[in-house]
Amino acid sequence: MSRLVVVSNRLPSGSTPSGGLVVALQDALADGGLWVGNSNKLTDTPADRLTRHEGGKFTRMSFDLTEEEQRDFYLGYSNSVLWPLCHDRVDLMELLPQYLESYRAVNKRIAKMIARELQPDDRIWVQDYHFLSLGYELRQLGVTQPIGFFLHIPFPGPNAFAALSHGQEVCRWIAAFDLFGLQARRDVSACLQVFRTAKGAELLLNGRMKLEDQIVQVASFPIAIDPEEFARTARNAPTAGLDDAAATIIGVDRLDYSKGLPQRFRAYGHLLDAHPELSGQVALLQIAPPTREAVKAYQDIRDELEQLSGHINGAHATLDWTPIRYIHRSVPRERLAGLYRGARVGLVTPLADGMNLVAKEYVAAQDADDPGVLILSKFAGAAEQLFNGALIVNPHDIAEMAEAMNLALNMPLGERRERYQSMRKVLADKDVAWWREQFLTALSASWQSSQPQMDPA
Ligand code: ADQ
Repeated sequence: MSRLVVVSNRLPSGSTPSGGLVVALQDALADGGLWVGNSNKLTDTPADRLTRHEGGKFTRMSFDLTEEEQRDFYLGYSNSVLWPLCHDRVDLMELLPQYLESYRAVNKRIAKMIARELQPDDRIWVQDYHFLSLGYELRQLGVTQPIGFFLHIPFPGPNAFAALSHGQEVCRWIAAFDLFGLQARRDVSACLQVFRTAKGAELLLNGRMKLEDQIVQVASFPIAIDPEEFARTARNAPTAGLDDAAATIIGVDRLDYSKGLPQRFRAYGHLLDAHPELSGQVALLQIAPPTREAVKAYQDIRDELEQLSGHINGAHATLDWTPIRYIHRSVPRERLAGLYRGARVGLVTPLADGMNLVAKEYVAAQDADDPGVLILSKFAGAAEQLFNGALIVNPHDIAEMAEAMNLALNMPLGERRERYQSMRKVLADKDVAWWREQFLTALSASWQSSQPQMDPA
């Protein structure tokens, strides 16, 4: 069995795995696999060797960034160019030349450090938008092993992509992988459309694309969870702390402008305006820990939400009822599972989202006998899989979202069970082991097909 080498921004800890990706990949890494990630330590000068860490079920090695690289590669190109680009917010892009230069240089340096560690029959699986050029840099160093990439966020359409003045270079990066995995079919279609605009690109059959002699397979692999494990966690979780007098609508997101939080708060305010009978009967619990606070767009969204929740609470609260509880902290997984299970409605309404695992976790956490209702944005990748069971909404339409909340709060038990069963089946059929195996099988296949064929004579 060949060794799996995973590269991601976050390096898992050596103790019990909790992050979704670690759970997803640990079986494939169990036979001496290697995981390379960011140490989250800033150094003065760029290092040329990875640091090995003890502990854990597989080998872990890290790279450091300098302060300048943290600013230009991480906060800059990754989170102020690629993140807004992929989430349909080109207006928030900061196209500074030093960002792109740093992105190229950091990926080149990491490629060199990884190439030194590689064994001949390794398979390399690169995770996410921080490392789009890593495959290209590894190929420049003569690495011939299979290299796959998985993008956790949406792929931009050709219009947004045209806002990158170096789009041709990005297409070259993509073509250097054997497999370019995306979350949803809509992303595959966007990627193929973008490729069509690249100079010299050829679209081959079945999602294969060719650019300057490099052939890459593009396909979708909707990321998933382990629903059994999450359901168990939810059943055993403490639910104390919920206000039993009011039906809870729960929202759980990183505080990010892609998650549609202001629209969600406005819709909830609209619900309270339109249905005064709900006063004291419903409560929105929004958990949203701040992230990337060094980026201005993230400070702005935080301010906007504080204002909005204050405004709605001010207009509707009574002495013994707070309409919105807005919590600015991260909540441990077990607690979160219990909160999902105790909530009548799960509100997942991003304006753009690769998949959204909160939607899947909310469903997995429900009590099969008395399940809650999922309200899901049509712009979450998860909508391609859960459209039968969730109430699908347009997060830009405030009145429609408010009505979906009212419908969910009043939905009869029979319909709730039916919807839940249909979603639970999708989660069971396409769980995280399925996701991993689909990707790794496709990676082997596309690498094999690009190898020079032996002449049978
Ligand atoms: P995220 O944007 O972080 O991930 P999401 O998939 O919703 O979005 O969440 C990932 C994990 O973080 C989930 O397990 C969730 O429970 C946890 N989480 C989110 N908010 C939390 C909170 N407030 N407190 C505690 N835990 C929280 C990116 C993409 C998504 C894609 C994932 C995985 O943006 O579209 O689904 O990667 O590929």
